[in-house]
Amino acid sequence: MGWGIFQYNPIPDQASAHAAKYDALFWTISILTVVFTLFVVLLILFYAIKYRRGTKVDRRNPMTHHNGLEALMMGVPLILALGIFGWSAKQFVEVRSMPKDAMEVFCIGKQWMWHFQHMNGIRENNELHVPVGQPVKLTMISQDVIHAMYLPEMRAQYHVVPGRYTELAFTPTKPGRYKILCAMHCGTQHSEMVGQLYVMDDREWGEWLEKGGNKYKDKPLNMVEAGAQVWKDKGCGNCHTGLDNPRAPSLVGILGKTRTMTDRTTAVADRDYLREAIKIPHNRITAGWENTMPVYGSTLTETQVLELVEFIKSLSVSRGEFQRTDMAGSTAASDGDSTAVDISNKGSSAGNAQFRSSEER
Ligand code: HEC
Ligand SMILES: [Cu+2]
Repeated sequence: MGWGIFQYNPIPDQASAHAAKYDALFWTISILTVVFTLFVVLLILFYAIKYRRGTKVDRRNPMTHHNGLEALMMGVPLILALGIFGWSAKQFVEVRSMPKDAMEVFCIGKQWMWHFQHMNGIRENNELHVPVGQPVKLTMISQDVIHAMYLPEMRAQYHVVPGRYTELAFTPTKPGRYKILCAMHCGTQHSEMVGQLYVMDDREWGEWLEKGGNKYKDKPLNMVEAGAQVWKDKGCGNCHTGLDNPRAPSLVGILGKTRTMTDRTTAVADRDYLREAIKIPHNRITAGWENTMPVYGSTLTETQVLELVEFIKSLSVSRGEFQRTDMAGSTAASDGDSTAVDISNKGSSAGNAQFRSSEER
């Protein structure tokens, strides 16, 4: 696959649904550029030679104006440029629209590695395994500086920035091993921020999943379970219960809801909103509550925030109980204290004691 010592193929494989379309546009623009450049250069050379000093050519009545020629010289490039604009705008919209049925994988960029986190809990460093033919959506964030996820064979690239989630989607069409690169100069070891993308057929993918990604003997906790663990460790349930209460608002079904802040602005509770609400709660205070939520800031890793959000997404209030939708009665929900929540606030004194201690911590 590489080109000798460069280990780099300037014309990478076409291994995603978008690749051939991208290449058609790329080569059209490249060829047009070359054709027009050559045309102008050759004309310059031709006339420079023809009219050089001392040649015997007819220099009477030089032409000063030619409407037809002018219209041609503006019209042809205009039509070509608008055509390319329309064509590339269509591709841009296609590439930036996230497919609804995509398999979501989380990606955290850090100096200098790529960390991937699958929904089922499998973690990977500098390696990403995906099944062939299935749209994949990477939800990405950086832990430090600006990086850029670049998958040349997928013709996919997007910035990975600190403090905000970005997304990148691609549909691999050909099993194989491909490159993961960082396309943003991000420090001294930027060039070593590389990895491998493994696109697997159904059988290989099944085996890989079965073995928990080969690297773990036991099945790892999935995102929701891991989130429940963080929720418990950090004592979120000391304040947040199934229903709004004086200590904190309920987080059941919060994703996608419109929240009103104390300054009467509103915000849609998307992933970015939840991340900010958890890491830097004092930035915006939800109307109806005080600024009493502890600042979790750097005590939570980006992975833990992603896990918490998956856990929050899974919360529901059913039959008056505050439970996980997917695994009611299992460890996370049933072990009494912080996760199973006291909606009636019967134990509010105990709750407050916990609440104080978690704040002092
Ligand atoms: C000391 C009580 C307390 C604890 C502990 C606490 N919160 Fe909060 N939380 C609040 C309060 C009060 C608000 C509303 C005021 C605000 O926006 O900061 C809030 C708001 C939020 C919001 C925004 C909700 C909305 O209505 O828009 C999220 C999300 C959230 N908390 C998540 C968490 C998570 C996750 C944890 C554990 C890591 C946690 N909280 C721990 C008290 C708490
Ligand atoms: Cu980087």
